[in-house]
Amino acid sequence: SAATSTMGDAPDVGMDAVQRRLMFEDECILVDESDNVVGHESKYNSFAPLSLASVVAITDNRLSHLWEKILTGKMLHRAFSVFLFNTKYELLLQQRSATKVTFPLVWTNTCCSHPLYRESELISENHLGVRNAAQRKLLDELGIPAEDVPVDQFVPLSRMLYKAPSDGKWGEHELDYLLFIVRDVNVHRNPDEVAEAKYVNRDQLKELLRKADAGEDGLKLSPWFRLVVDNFLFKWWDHVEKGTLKEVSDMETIHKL
Ligand code: DMA
Ligand code: MN
Repeated sequence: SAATSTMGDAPDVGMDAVQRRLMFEDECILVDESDNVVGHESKYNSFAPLSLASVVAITDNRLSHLWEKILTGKMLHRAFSVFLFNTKYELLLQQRSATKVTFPLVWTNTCCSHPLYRESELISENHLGVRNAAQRKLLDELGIPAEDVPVDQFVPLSRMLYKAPSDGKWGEHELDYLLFIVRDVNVHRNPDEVAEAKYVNRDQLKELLRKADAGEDGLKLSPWFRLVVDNFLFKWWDHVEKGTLKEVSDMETIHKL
């Protein structure tokens, strides 16, 4: 494994090769609450499993592993959430695979990840770095070819800052760019990342929300998707249909949710 521990389980125990690569090799962009870049860290160090945190704190003092550190905001990192609509104005949702370390089997928006600490994904002009990352991950998670999602077609709508525990062990503390795109695309789901993918119209999404609230069919929604649904989505969906998304884009505000 890429990380070592002298006590208990190795930190990557139970992770498959794909998730290990995402956890240890890729570096997230650390930001402050105003979205200024302040550093970089592996996804693993940015997320911190609680059970391991106490071990790490004792054995090698890498305090950055601590979930408490996440809670105090020291490991805030940049993320993005893509909402892709087809030209019937249906939204593509995915169910995360069972092997995802954070939020397995949870239903969520089209695609999420982190822009990486590399030149092409740090470009701040027109949020090009985040657009490049979104294009990369739509291919990686859903097999959507880059030419189906040209970077200039993403409409960045807003940024939100949120914290959410996953299963008590892992959590998110992110500054999340919300990117919308309206395109008909070819989808070839990557089973390492995505268990299921499907388009929903508004009524179908409302039925999913109802089921999740009622705990029916074991259906769970991701906390960040839920925040976007509750605060923005249906209002923005009107603008998707009218072709007026750019009018509601506000990249000045960072919503603290
Ligand atoms: C993290 O996405 C980003 C958000 C907005 C939750 P993820 O856990 O799917 O990241 P990755 O695809 O890199 O594993
Ligand atoms: Mn993802």
